[in-house]
Amino acid sequence: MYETLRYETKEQIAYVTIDRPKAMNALSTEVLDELQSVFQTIDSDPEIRVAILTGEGKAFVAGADIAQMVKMTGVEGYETIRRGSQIITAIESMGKPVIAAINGFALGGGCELAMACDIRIASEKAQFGQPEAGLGIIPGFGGTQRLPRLAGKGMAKYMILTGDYIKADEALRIGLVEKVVAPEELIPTCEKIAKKIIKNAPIAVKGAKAAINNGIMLDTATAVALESEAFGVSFGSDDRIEGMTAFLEKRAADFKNK
Ligand code: CO8
Repeated sequence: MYETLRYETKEQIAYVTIDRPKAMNALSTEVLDELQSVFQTIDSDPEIRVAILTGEGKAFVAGADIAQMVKMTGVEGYETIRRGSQIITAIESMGKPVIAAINGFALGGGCELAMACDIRIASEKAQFGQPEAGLGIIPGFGGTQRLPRLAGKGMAKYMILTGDYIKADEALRIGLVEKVVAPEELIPTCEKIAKKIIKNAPIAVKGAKAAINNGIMLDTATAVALESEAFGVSFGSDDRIEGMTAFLEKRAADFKNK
């Protein structure tokens, strides 16, 4: 069904693998279209609670497709960046968590795609970088915005202005990833995290993700007011009664997403 991706589902987890290893999984316009389509499917499928996004071979994603970009006019590049940014932002703001399983190179648009995911787990083999300035462009899939929010302004400038690649342990130190694991532990670690999320109430997971995403750049008072609204939605749910009752009855909660 997809040309550039593999997609499967198992036990409420969706697995998306970008599968263009000969081009280091570069984000061609076809890959972007298929990412849009697969994440729309995931968002609207009530059976799926969490997605795991990874890459085939030695790259997670080595950036936008340079062979395609070199042929674009300025206007085509502008349209492609607008569309790609919308697709990546839609992944960030969808109602279910996305875990990036970063198996290898996450460069340029690949690092930007990982940063739009909710949780980033890196293999010891992963490397991260924003090498766009060496190609005569600046990051365009959110790198100048999401990298300073995750790793701080100084580190973002260091990475973007020098184009230096950093290894997984350094990415962990600067807050660009949440965990570093051996390559064979990458998917099992992401699955363990996914299963913990799946045990929690879907409405609470969705509301907390939205409150964090929407509030992070607001002033504290406005952001906390936004949190109160999201809290109110979760408190009005049947699942809140179930979660609290299950605790008091010393049993596992059976959430219905109601
Ligand atoms: N685009 C297209 N092809 C790529 C890309 C890419 N980003 N990365 C690798 N490839 C291709 C290579 O050209 C090569 O093809 P071939 O076998 O036909 O020669 C094949 O993948 C294997 O690559 P290498 O031989 O280079 O493999 P190495 O193991 O030696 O190196 C690297 C791996 C380090 C990942 C290296 O390939 C590399 O540096 N890649 C480019 C990284 C880069 O600069 N990325 C940033 C791209 S710009 C960007 O992402 C901006 C986002 C905004 C998009 C704007 C849209 C308009």
